[in-house]
Amino acid sequence: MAGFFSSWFSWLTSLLFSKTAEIAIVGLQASGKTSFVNVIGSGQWSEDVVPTVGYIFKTVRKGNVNLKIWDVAGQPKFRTMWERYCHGADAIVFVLDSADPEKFNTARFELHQLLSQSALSGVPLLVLGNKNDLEGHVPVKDLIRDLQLDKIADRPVSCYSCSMKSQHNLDIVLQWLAGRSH
Ligand SMILES: Nc1nc2c(ncn2[C@@H]2O[C@H](COP(=O)(O)OP(=O)(O)OP(=O)(O)O)[C@@H](O)[C@H]2O)c(=O)[nH]1
Ligand SMILES: [Mg+2]
Repeated sequence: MAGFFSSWFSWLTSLLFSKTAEIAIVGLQASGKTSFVNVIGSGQWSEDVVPTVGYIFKTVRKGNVNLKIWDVAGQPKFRTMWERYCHGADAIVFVLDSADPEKFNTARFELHQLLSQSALSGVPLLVLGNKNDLEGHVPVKDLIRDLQLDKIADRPVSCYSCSMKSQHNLDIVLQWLAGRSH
């Protein structure tokens, strides 16, 4: 009986003290956005992920934090939708394939275009240099230069190198996201 009350009590306190962060995930197609949501949500990694059409909404609970996640498609025809889902978010996560430098120019253009929208001013930005399990991936200091992250002055900006496949650095990423909750 005592066990029943203590588990009931911890369930109640987790409800009363839970916090929420609304997160918009954007980035070019095949950078690993849906893989990120799958890995942090269910721990499941797969090589075969269907390209997202439009967006996917998912809630992921980590400890006492509810992450409400908008995973928005990255193909060119969907990029005009990014702003809508970033509007009102507690953070924008921009996922980049750090092993595909040929796409960095396009990624930089799309990122800065998005951030130039005045409605998004001040929203914290997390850039993830994904796929660091692949040979030739570009390290964080070069990502900062190539994406001109040092020119972004109107919001907090962080950048991590990570891998959805090996789950490298995902603990730090989750801590960062939890820090945006309220
Ligand atoms: N090697 C490696 N492959 C990855 C990693 N993350 C994702 N991928 C692969 O990259 C491909 C695209 O991943 P998705 O998660 O669908 O990419 P996305 O950004 O959601 O793409 P869109 O929905 O089209 O915008 C898939 O084949 C994944 O298995 C990673 O960390 N390492
Ligand atoms: Mg996707």
